[in-house]
Amino acid sequence: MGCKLRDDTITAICTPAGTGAIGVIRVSGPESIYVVSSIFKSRTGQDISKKRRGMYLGCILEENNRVVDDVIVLVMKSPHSYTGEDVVEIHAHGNMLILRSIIELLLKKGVRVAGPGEFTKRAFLNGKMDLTQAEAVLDQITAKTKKSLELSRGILEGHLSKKIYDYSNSMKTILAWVEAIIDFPEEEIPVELWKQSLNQLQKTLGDMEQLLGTSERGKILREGVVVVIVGKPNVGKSSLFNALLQENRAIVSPYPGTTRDHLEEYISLRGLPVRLIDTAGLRESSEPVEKEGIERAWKAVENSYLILFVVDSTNLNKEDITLYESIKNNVDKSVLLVVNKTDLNEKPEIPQLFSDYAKAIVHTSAKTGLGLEELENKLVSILLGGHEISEDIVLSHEHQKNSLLRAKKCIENCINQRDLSVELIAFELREALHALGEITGETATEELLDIIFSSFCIGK
Ligand SMILES: Nc1nc2c(ncn2[C@@H]2O[C@H](COP(=O)(O)OP(=O)(O)O)[C@@H](O)[C@H]2O)c(=O)[nH]1
Ligand SMILES: [Mg+2]
Repeated sequence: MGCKLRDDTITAICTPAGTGAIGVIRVSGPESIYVVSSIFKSRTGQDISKKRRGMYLGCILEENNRVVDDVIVLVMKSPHSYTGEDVVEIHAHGNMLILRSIIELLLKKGVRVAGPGEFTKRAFLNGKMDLTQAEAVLDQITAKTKKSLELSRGILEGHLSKKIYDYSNSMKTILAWVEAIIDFPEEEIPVELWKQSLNQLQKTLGDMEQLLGTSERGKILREGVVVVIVGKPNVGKSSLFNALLQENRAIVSPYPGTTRDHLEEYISLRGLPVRLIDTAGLRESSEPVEKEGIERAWKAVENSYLILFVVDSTNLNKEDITLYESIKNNVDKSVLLVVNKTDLNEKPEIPQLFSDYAKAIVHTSAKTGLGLEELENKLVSILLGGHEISEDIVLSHEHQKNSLLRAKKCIENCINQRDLSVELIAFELREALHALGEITGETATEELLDIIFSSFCIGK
């Protein structure tokens, strides 16, 4: 592995900024127990640096013996801790002033503030988890829906690594005999054995392709997607936003131009995390606040994954068409046409332009709830490209997909080469193993690890 483990002692506040009943500070590294023992006075007078792992009640003291806070201290000895190092957790009251005072005391004792994800990085470097699991820790913290949580839980339990190790192991077996032949060049390549190996490689290739096929869904489940609701004023955008959210978040009014700024909320659409944005109605306006709102709406359109274009079935006219054309000509996004207010007018005439370009057309009434289920179904189907999320394991990180694609290419090279060069087979297999090792972390470079762990929050 291309990454060194630093052996200094680090600390960070692990609970979110703000107030709470409890705030937790974590200290990890060889000096952690000693350092905490020097600022902690246990209620029973025990010296934690002389104790085994355990939980101790007491207080944190400043140099002048003034009490900073009453705390509970958890002492965990290496290797039985999250990072695999000696770890102390200080559970204080959840006030940032208290927590920062404790951190300052620790810094004065020579402890360093942890970088983003540094505790988890240490856990990985100390062999407490592999890279897929370390990344699943982050996904667990940031998951927006139960489905995303369920999938990252499986990866945390090692299900993705098991698959990757299965691929590697089958290749290692082949590599072992190929290398044996290289060592004894007078031997011919045993054709029967190579045939068996080819079958094995074909099978691995098929499994890899299946896993790669989940990466688009995995990405959506992990990161979520932005769906923006647009249309001219008064068509029922805010009403649809509220209906999909199942709460009265946006102001709905019969007066056009009510929504000035855009509103956004996360919703779970059959387990998919969707950031839904309600925008100001798009029209020509000279009123400065509305104008700003309209500019923001256009930005939201540009940053979206999918557009819900809403029209009013009782009032579908040239204005909608002009607006639709400008979206179609300016941005390359999937569009779902929502024909709203169908409680007032069941079957409006839909201009050809819409049916040519939209991925789907759904008739709704935000007022009665009619068609909303169909709208959700269509949305999910477009987002998942017509697939279901039936797998327990999905690839959700871009770098995992890239490494797997490289491994796949190497296996294809192996299978397709004609002159049965053992050197070439060995070379491709080693390359494939290296690429797979980047997923589990065995061959990940310092640079890749830095990129991965820098996306973590401080304290994790
Ligand atoms: N009858 C009926 N009225 C609706 C429907 N959706 C919205 N409205 C009404 O249309 C008006 C404009 O709705 P609003 O959601 O504020 O539209 P927006 O400007 O596009 O956000 C309000 O008076 C809503 O009560 C619907 O499906 N049926
Ligand atoms: Mg509105």
